[in-house]
This record gives sequence, C-alpha cells and structure tokens, in this order.
Amino acid sequence: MTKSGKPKSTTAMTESITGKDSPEAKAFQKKIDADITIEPKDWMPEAYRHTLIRQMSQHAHSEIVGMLPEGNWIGRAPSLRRKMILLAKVQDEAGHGLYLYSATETLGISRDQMIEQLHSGSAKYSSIFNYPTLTWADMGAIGWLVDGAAIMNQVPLCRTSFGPYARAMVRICKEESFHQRQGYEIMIAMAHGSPAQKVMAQSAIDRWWWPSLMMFGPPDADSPHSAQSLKWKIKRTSNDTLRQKFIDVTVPQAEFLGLEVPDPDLKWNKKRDHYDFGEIDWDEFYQVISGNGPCNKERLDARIKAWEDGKWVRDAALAYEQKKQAAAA
Ligand code: FAQ
Repeated sequence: MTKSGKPKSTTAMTESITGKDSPEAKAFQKKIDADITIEPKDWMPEAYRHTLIRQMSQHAHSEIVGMLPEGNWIGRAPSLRRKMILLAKVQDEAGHGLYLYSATETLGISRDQMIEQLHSGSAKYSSIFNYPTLTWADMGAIGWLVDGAAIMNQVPLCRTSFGPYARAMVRICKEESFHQRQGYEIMIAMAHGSPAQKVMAQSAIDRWWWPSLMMFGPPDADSPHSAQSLKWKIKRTSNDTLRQKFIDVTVPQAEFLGLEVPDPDLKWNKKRDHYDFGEIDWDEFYQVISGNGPCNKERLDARIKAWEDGKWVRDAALAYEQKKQAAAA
C-alpha cells in the first residue's frame, strides 16, 4: 500500500522487484539524458513520481493561495481599469492552479488528496504568500517582484522532464509575463507619482525584496532535493543560479524606477559579472515555511473555509453526474 492508502501501482511493484539498476530504470535515465519527455503512462521510478507530485502540487497550491493577497485589493483598486486588470490577473492564477492540479492528477493522486494535504499542512505552498498586502503599491511589487521571480524559476520548467508539467508551464509563463508587466507599470505610476505615492512604492520594495529572494528556495548547499531533481531534469537550474539571475535583472529595473533596493551590501562585481548581495535571513524563511509567517493561519483558514463553503457545489455536481449515468444505463 502507498502512504495515501491506495494500493501500490504495478509500476511501483515492478520497480521494487527490479531495483534501481533494472533495465527499466536505465532506459528511463537514458530518456532523461536524451531530453525525451516522460509521459504519464511511461515507466518511472516511484521516487520520481513522488518528487513530481510534491513539487507540482505545491506549485498548484501556491497559485491558489497566491490569489488571496491580491484578492484583498480587487475591491479597493484605484480605478476601473486597474480593477479589471487585477481581476484578470487573479483569474489567471486560478487557471494556473487548475492546469497544475490536472497535470499532477496524471501521476495518480486525486485533487481531493492534494487539497487534503494542503489543509493538513503536509503540503507546502510558496513562502511569499504568507506576507500581508498593506497598500496598493504592494500590487505593483507583487507583479514586478513576485511574478518576476516566478517567471525566472518557471521558464526553465518549460523544459522539465515530465511532459504534462512542461506543457502547462509554456502557457503559464506567457501569462506570468503579462503579470510582471502590469506590476511594473503600477510601480512606474507610483514611483513617478506624488511624493506620498513614491513613499508607498519604496515601502513596498522594502517589504517584498527579501521575501522575493527567498522564493527560489534554500541555498544549493542546503537544498535536500536539488541534486536528484537536477539529475532527473525536474529542475533545470539550481536555486542559487536562478536567484542570482533574478537579482541581476531586477536591480537595474529598480534603478529605472528611482527606488532603493533595501540591501546595503548590493554591489556590482565586475570580476563575477554579477551583483554581490547581502545575507538572506534564512531563519525567517524556515519560520515561514514551517507555518509561523505573518499570514500562514489566515491563508489556510481562508482556503479551508472556501473548501467547506463549496461542498454543496461539489455534491450537486456529483449527484447530477450520477443521475445522468443512471439515465444512460
Ligand atoms: N516556499 O530542496 P529544496 C507564483 C521547501 S508560483 C515554501 O530546494 P525543491 C505565481 C521545499 O518545498 C510560486 N517552501 O526543494 C504567482 C522543500 O520542502 P519539502 C511557486 C519552499 O522542491 C505569482 C524544502 O523547502 N512556484 O508565485 C520554498 O527542490 C503571484 C527544501 O527545498 C513553484 O512552486 C518556498 N519559497 O525546490 C501566483 C515553482 N522553497 O517539500 C500568485 C516550482 C523551498 O521537502 C500571485 N517549484 N521550499 O517539504 C520549484 O521550482 C521548487 O519546488 C522550489 C524548491 C525551487 C520552490
């Protein structure tokens, strides 16, 4: 039996009989090395399946929980135009969550199981969504920095080794790039607006900069999953490499806005051809991902309430389907 209580799949049984050096396992790694995508019905090691379920479901949960901080501002957007754009962006995030749940289901886990894991705290979602959105400028900072970091991490995932995940990421990245632009456009308006707006823009970057850098995950040396995930090409680039790329691209954008990046150690390093940057507060990161961030409880409570409030809809849809099937029979 698997952890979820489901009977072990035949592939898992085959794997436990044949082991890591089995012809299937060798053929699998050969396909990965040749950049041939793995599809749901192909043989795969159970650990590969589990790693994908973990990463993809956490990614899906991040998209869904990620709607909450911005949803907070839809009713308070400063104009109809801004409200329409923000609404469209938040709806896109819902769509991303749904593609990713569907893609994860092809690995043999149900959506109900994934949601149960989120609600019980056994599955994570991105640390970034545990911070509050205090002013309208936070909508700009989220689009610019959070979606900017998400794109940096997700473009390489368009070449991840599992076909359904890679294909979902192509569309998601296109939409994320619209999100990044809308955020930067808000930042331009605020940074070049009234003195009070500029103060709000600066306060937003002050609060979102460091948590955005944490989105890429722990340093490579402390990342337990990276080595194997890189070997399997689930991850295509390491946490630290992506974080550095994000900093290198984003600092000139902050300069263009006339805003200060809140890092006194930030400095261009000619020799490395990269920015040097200050120490990230990894204690804060581990606190947030273990449930002790500023909004963890609020976010989970909101998701659990939405799930409970939506029960009658799921029940009605199921009853309708059963009625249709009975009539057809
Ligand atoms: N937050 O060994 P690693 C978005 C956990 S989408 C929380 O390095 P891995 C769109 C990690 O799960 C944002 N937990 O792990 C949007 C593991 O714990 P576990 C989401 C984190 O998987 C924008 C442990 O630490 N994007 O923003 C985080 O190889 C605006 C050890 O770490 C994705 O999910 C974190 N930041 O690498 C939506 C992208 N970092 O599972 C709305 C896909 C690490 O053993 C509004 N995911 N952990 O309990 C990935 O690329 C990878 O999973 C990483 C982590 C890079 C996040």
